[in-house]
Amino acid sequence: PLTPRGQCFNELEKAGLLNKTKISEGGRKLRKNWNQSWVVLVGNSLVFFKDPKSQTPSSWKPGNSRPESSVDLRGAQLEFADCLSSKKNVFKLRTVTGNEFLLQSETDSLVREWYNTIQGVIDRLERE
Ligand code: I3P
Repeated sequence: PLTPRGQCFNELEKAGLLNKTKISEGGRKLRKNWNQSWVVLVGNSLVFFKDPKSQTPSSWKPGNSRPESSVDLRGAQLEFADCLSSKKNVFKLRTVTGNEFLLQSETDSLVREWYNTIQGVIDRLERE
C-alpha cells in the first residue's frame, strides 16, 4: 500500500546496530550468545541481519540481503531488563510465540530510542 505521498506503507522506521541475544525459544530457556546485529524495524516486524558491515541506514532496502531472523511485533511485549544481564541498557522483547530476545547498546540514548520506537509499533498494532 502507498501513503498519500506515494511512499510505500511498509516504510523503514529505524535501522542500526544493537547487541542481541536470544534467551528463549517457545518458552524454553536458551544459553545466551551475544552478537552484534544489524536491526531493522520495518512494517510490523523487527528484522535481524548478520552482516552489519555491508549495511547503512540510508542504503538499506528490503531485499538487500537475507535476514537472519525476523520478529512479528503484534502482541509482543517490551521491558527494560538490566537484571537479566551484567550489561547496561538491556531490554527484553517477548513475542506472542514465547521467543525472548535481549537487545543492548552501550549508548543509553540509542537504547531508549529503540525501545520507544518499537513500543510505538506495538501500540499501533494493538489499536488496529
Ligand atoms: C555467559 C556469557 C554471557 C553472560 C551470561 C554467561 O557465559 O558470559 O555474556 O551474559 O550470564 O552465562 P557463557 O559464555 O559461558 O555462556 P551477560 O553478558 O548478559 O551477563 P548469565 O548466565 O548470568 O545470563
